[in-house]
Amino acid sequence: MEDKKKVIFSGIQPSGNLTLGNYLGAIKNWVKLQDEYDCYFCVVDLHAITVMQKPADLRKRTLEILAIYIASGIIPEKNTLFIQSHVPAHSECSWLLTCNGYMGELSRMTQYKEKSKKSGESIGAGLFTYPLLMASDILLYQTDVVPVGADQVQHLELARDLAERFNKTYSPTFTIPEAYLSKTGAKIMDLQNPEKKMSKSEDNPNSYILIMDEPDIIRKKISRAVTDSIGEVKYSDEQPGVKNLMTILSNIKGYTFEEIENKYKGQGYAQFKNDVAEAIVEELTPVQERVKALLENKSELEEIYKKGAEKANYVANKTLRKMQKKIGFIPR
Ligand code: ATP
Ligand code: LTN
Repeated sequence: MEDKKKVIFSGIQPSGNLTLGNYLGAIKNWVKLQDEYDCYFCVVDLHAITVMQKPADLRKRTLEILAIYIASGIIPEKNTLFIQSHVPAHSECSWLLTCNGYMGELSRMTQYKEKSKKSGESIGAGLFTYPLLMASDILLYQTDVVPVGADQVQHLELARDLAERFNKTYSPTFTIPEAYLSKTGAKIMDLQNPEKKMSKSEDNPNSYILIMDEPDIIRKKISRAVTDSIGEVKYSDEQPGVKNLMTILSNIKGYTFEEIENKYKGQGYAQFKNDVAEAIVEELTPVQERVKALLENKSELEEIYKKGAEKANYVANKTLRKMQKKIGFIPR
């Protein structure tokens, strides 16, 4: 008998336009994983509303992210692509886990602590319970592996704790998921402040490249990217700006850092920056064209997310029913 493939779940929030960081750090890695795993890739709109979203923007971005997944090489027939709010089990499971979670463990979450510092008393309750919704996403599909960035590891640990607690309190129900921190997946830094990660929620547009940025905008942003006065293309912690541009070039073109250093020896930054910009343009242009085509013909997208939701609903409901039964709810 053929071995059952391990399950992967991951998602991106439609809380801003996707950046080159999301593309190189997350989506491009998913593309590589799709043959080996049974993958669920979700647009987590329920997560996005932990912060106020303009309804029209939320609608537009949710579809655009789905189109970006597909345009980047995630094959709809091979994976389950869906929109989180189309699977009500996520919200229902989240309540059941809320009643199994502790205030203490949620208050220790770094992301919550940081965000609550800024908002004080009026911080949304959803930002506090957010990790329980994320745990639901993961546990409903009996997920084995969760590809995430380092910032999400704490949330994943919590999902594991909740799964173990539920399994112990009732009886084995959930697979215990593991984080998958890609070794090759790049962490892309902010172009204006390369000590910080490139983020879609940054205010200054020169800080990030968007997946959908026009070629000339990409060129302009790279030419304005902060470097240093050393003037040598070198992979060094003392030159975080140059290091970041080298990471981008290496990730797209597959060059080693040594190859890049040798290529630009004694040349300053102009040609190097120019080549980085062209590499990004070359990488993103075909993705952008496919995204635009997909968004022009919404019926194809609609078919994909409806089919995805059908499969996701089936799998998620199976786990949810088990939870409800074990908790003591009357079966419907
Ligand atoms: P925000 O910056 O608005 O908090 P984000 O850009 O980090 O959000 P998420 O939806 O939280 O986006 O993350 C989606 C995925 O993209 C995660 O797996 C995350 O690790 C990855 N990711 C986001 N930014 C980067 C980056 N600069 N470099 C590498 N990976 C990134
Ligand atoms: N919290 C994640 C997004 C996210 C997610 C998930 C990632 C929501 N649910 C489940 C992996 C698995 C973030 O902010 N990057």
